[in-house]
Amino acid sequence: MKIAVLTGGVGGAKFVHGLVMSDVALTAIVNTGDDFRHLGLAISPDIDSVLYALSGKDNRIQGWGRAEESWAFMAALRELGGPDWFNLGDGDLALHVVRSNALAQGAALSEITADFARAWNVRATILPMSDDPVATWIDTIDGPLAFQRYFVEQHCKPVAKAIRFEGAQGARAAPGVIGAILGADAVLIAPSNPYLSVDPILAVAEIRSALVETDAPVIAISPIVGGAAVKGPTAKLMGELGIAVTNASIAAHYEGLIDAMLHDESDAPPAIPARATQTLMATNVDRARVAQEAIALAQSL
Ligand code: FO1
Repeated sequence: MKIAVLTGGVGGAKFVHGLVMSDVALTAIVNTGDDFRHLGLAISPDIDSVLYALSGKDNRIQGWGRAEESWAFMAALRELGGPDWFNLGDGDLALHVVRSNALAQGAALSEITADFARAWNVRATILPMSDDPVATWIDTIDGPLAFQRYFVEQHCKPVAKAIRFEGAQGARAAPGVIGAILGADAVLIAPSNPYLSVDPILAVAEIRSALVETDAPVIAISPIVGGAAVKGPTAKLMGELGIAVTNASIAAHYEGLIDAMLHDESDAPPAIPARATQTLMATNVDRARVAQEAIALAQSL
């Protein structure tokens, strides 16, 4: 079975790992709106979260970055008074250095990502949504904040008024993205933050059109559990944007794009075809189960 999954953030990476365990031919189309330049380095957190999850390197205690990481670089940087609001582990740093160097030599982000996946024997195709730069900005009541400043430095505390995706309008889908969506047996939207992690992908016009056009069922996995979000600012943001924290709201957000929703059994279903399961993904068994439930829902349509 050929599956294309739209994903961003750490929850999305866990779900993508579940799909790989389900033994499908998988293409992950990853948000790059979180990407930024820091200390001169090109950082792609959502791509790296998928790479780490699929190569068994993900740090499950911290929730981001690599397992068994060392932090000599950050200690040395602090001694010099360098900016330490964004933590770069030593192993993680290698990825950013190699990526930045390859970009400077003219390679595309999609090519570099494929090289990393090959180096780590990843059993899925990982594609950035676009090779063109797209940057998520949060307009807060205190002014505009670039995504990582909002998310990591400010811990999502500033009240959000609007979210925008700089560069998305002219961005082309990366090579392989449209073919993966049109050629899939099912297209899944991971339980990522719809507003921060999935919307940047949908802001690339070609990708949104491909979701409308594809003959495959399109299924969203809701990020809501028990009327809240598992992790991160989804519920807080929804409140600030005046949106009720319900599956109906998520379904309305994806209206015209999705055919069905997999949601947590503790929440009311939306008014579209739906299936309920426990969507919390604490263990590998959970990851695989949520993936299998999403595939079963796709096959039932
Ligand atoms: N998240 C944090 O909360 N604090 C960090 O210092 C941090 C560093 C970091 C470094 C590399 C990387 O790939 C991710 C990192 N993250 C960090 C997570 C990441 O910024 C966010 O979880 C995603 O952008 C949200 O999708």
